Order: sequence, then structure tokens, then C-alpha cells
Amino acid sequence: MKLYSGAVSLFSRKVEIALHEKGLSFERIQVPFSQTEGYSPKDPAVLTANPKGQVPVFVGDGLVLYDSTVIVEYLEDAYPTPPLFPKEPKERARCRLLDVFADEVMLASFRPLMHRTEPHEVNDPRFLANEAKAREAEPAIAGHFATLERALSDKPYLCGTFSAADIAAFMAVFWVRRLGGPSLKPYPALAAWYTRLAERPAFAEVSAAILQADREISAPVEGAFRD
Ligand SMILES: N[C@@H](CCC(=O)N[C@@H](CS)C(=O)NCC(=O)O)C(=O)O
Repeated sequence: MKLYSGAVSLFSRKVEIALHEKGLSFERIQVPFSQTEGYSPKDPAVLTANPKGQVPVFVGDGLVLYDSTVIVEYLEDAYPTPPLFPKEPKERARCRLLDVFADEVMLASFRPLMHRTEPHEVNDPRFLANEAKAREAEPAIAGHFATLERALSDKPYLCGTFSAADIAAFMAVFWVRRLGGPSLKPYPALAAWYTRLAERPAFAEVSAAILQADREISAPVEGAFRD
């Protein structure tokens, strides 16, 4: 199996965690990325495999797949043990919805924080204008943290037992923390869940790789990973 992945690509790293959790070995192919040029130049294999030209791209078992959720769902069908989704159809659907919530709804709320890893001068007017938008985004992000807090108030994982929804939501929360977003302090169940996941070997390995990549290619972010 091969995975075309980006060093600081949330969706690629989400698939990497799923592969590790499933105990599947894979070759990781890193595509070019820089904080100034983005994903450029695009890897020809990615352009051929994905009409959107995005990573992750999975190549294996005679298949070429793109989209992190489609890839994780394939891994679940082809390699059901250990499971990453509940078996019962309604529980499974709720779990898939939480994956979409993290990937699409949460992502939209913290997108305005993403400029923070780009190189900038302290008083760069463009950076300051982006910062104003980032501050406006904080209440929506905090609102999503409150939603996750409620979901975790009576269970250790979002779908009861550990699942793909936890991977997707962890990535969203990790990204907010990496980008200096709201603290987890007001959300004790969410903070405990985050710590529980961060200690799993798959999460620890992938988180460490992202932090290493940030040290190499990203601007330091004020308030990143604060309490
Ligand atoms: N919904 C897709 C989103 C993939 C995505 O946004 N990939 C980003 C990196 S995290 C990318 O390749 N961006 C480059 C581009 O859009 O040109 C998924 O879940 O895989």
C-alpha cells in the first residue's frame, strides 16, 4: 500500500492514523508543500489519481482512491479488525456524520486561523487583517468544542467505543490547537478525550511527525497548544 501524503495535511495525516490503528504497513510518499507556495508543484501521480489534485491518495489492493473518508471506509470494509465503525446501521450512520462534522463543519470554522503558519512580519498589514478574521472565527470554534463536550459527557469516545469519528475530530481539535485557537480548559470531557487519544501510539506517532514538519517548514504560532 502507498499513501501520497502532505507533511502538514490534516486529511492525509487522518488516513495515516487509521492505517496505523488497523496495523497496516504502508509506504508514505510525501508530496511537495511549502508555506509560501502551498501544494506546488503537484505530484503527477496525485494529478492522475485525483481530479481535485489533492492528497491523500491511496494506492493499493489494485485500487486508487482519493478522499480521506472514502479511503478510511475502504480500509474498514477490507480490513474490518480492529473496527473503526460501529456495526449497527444507525450507530454507524451517526458515526459517519460525526466524521463529516469534523472534516467539513469544524474545518470551515478554523480555516481563518490557517494563515498563522505562513511566514510574516509582526506588523504585516495583511497578517493583521487576517488576524481580525481569525478572532471573529473563535466563537464558532468554541461552539464546536461545546458540541463535542456534550457528546463526550456520558461516554469515553464519540461513538461509544473508539472509532473513525474520534480520528477525524481529534485532527480538527489538534489543528485548532496547532493554530493557537481556543483553549480546551473550559471543556473537561473534551480535554480528557483529547489526552486519551493523544496517548495512543498511532496518534502519538503522527502528531509528532506533524510537529516535526512544523519545526522545519512553518512559522511559529503564538498560543499554539496552550492549556
Ligand atoms: N475532502 C478531502 C480534502 C483533501 C484536501 O483538502 N487536501 C488538501 C491537503 S489537506 C490538498 O491536497 N490541498 C491542495 C489543493 O487543494 O490544491 C479529503 O478528505 O481527502
